Amino acid sequence: MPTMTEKIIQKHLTEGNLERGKKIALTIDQTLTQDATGTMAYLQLEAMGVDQVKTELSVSYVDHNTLQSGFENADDHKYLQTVAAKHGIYFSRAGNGICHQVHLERFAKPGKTLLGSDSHTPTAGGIGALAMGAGGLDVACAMAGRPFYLTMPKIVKVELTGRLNKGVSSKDIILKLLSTLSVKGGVGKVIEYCGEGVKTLSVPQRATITNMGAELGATTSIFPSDEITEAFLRKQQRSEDFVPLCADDDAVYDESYTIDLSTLEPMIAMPHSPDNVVSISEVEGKPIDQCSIGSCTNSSYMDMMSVAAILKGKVANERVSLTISPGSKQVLNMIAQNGALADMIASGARILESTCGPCIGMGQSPITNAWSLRTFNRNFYGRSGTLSANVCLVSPEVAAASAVSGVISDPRKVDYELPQEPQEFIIDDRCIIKPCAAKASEVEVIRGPNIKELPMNQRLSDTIEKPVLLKVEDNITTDHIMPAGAKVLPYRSNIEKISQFVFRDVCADFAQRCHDNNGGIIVAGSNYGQGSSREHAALAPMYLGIKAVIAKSFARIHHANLINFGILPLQFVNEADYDAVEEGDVLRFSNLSMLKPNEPITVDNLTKGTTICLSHSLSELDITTLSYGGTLNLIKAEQNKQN
Ligand code: MIC
Ligand code: SF4
Repeated sequence: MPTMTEKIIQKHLTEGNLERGKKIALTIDQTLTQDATGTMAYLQLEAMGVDQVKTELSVSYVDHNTLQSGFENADDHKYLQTVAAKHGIYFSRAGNGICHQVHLERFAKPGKTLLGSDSHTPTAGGIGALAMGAGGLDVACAMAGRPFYLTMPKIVKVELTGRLNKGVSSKDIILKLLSTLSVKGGVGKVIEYCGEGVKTLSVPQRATITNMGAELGATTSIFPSDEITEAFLRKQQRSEDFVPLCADDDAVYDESYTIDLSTLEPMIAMPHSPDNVVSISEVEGKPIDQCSIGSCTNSSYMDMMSVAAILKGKVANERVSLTISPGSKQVLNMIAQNGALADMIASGARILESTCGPCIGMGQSPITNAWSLRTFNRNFYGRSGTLSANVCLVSPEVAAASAVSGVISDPRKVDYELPQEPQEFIIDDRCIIKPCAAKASEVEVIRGPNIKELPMNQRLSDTIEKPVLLKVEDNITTDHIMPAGAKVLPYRSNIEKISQFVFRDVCADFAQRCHDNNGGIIVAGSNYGQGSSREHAALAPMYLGIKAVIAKSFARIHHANLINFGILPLQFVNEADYDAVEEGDVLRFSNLSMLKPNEPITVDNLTKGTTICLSHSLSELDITTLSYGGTLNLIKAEQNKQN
């Protein structure tokens, strides 16, 4: 009676059992990294002294930091290419496509575990893989053959019935779910899709849904592997990778929901959260300034074909800047060959390279006070690079229809020809460099001057006495903590430099405060650290001397990243204590060497003369890791013992 998740976990389990909420460890079959998190991950792999990766497959993608306005990003790419060749890792060159789109096309396999240093790794759940995002250090550990630790998630069933109407897309399915469950609704859970409606969705449509499961905070999301999956793999010339996967009929779930696809309408997530969803009819007619189509959520061949069909013979409205980034070289090649790209170009669309681009603020920041419609997955405050912009998330059909009219538009009212599924995909893997074990020893790893040494934390002291340097509200994202964008991303391999940007748009003098107080404590509301997997949101605060984060609750990946870098993640037991604590209060943590799993701790607020009760969800291993000042210190200590 197992679910799909339980079947895959059972096969990969190295510690623990399927009891919900308990720690488990899994073997990882495949890993992926991208260039914004990859440099750190490979520096960590090198620090572990690993020669060749131990996974079945590891791929390093270049897709985020592709704007080369200085030498930094190009140097990182060279490092990534050479370090991949040295350690047995496939290397997908800049221009070959967005990691999740290319991985879905060329590598992801049903029934396998995939760990990626990017929060949208669950995209591969669309093909039936158990695909999870993690910090770069966890991915480096997986490449080194170490298991991946996580909390056994609850399993949620989402039954899809009916069929989508023309103009309604799989993006609207996940936006609907986000409106029901919120950005916290998936924390600690895997979302499994089933039902007759699943059969009406192609693998890339399924992948749009599992991709944005990350916005629910879910550990991952997964679809069955069925005849649709088999056909997709066959068209990708990967028939041998097909294995069937579905939940047993009597599988038991922790929660369940039903969505009737035939009743859905186009939806839109309003600023500044992916769960701030309304139906398009509520905002139809609002003038817009920008439409950006692409990202790992919506850049598949069929997405591009729908966009081209809507744009055909028309021109983008004069007030709208329209950008299109096809998700991969495969997609770009196909639309170039069948003429769809010509329709896009004729419409005045600005065709961008097959990368993340505007999604991560790598260019195309909209005008002041803009209304920008994007087919992406995140519209967090400031992420576009224009703080005053109003970014909304929509389907490709809504974006294309609105680009033409210049106002938010319902694609159901537009006359366009529905595209046909391709008979086959163009297969050309020449931009993916295969590692050659025989030549690995001859490879010289090239490091540019911006690639600095990894900073290490110190061991945890028994007593910490530090001020609260910042108090923030609920749902703080990693974009708040460690902003991205074209100006900051080039410093992803230079922690000293990037740490100056921590909390830039929330508290401009945060780095200075840390410096003046020789570090301190952060206090936060619920779901702290939601969003990306970027470990820089833990590593850079660690570098600034942050010792602990006390929150109402944490997002999964960020919680793990804090532990990896030796920052204590603690939780308020009483809401009133969150309300009472203020910036500047000095807190004293005592007896930290006595920290035990499941045992609450007390902390003295020396300024207020009060005592605060805190809980945590740290395992024995987490506590040991923290005591060493992080995972790398612990691994090094283990290695020293063995030698
Ligand atoms: C994102 O969408 O926020 C990113 C950029 O892809 C991140 C990774 C990063 O910050 O490098 C993610 O989703 O994990
Ligand atoms: Fe790239 Fe955007 Fe996808 Fe992150 S969400 S991987 S930045 S396309």
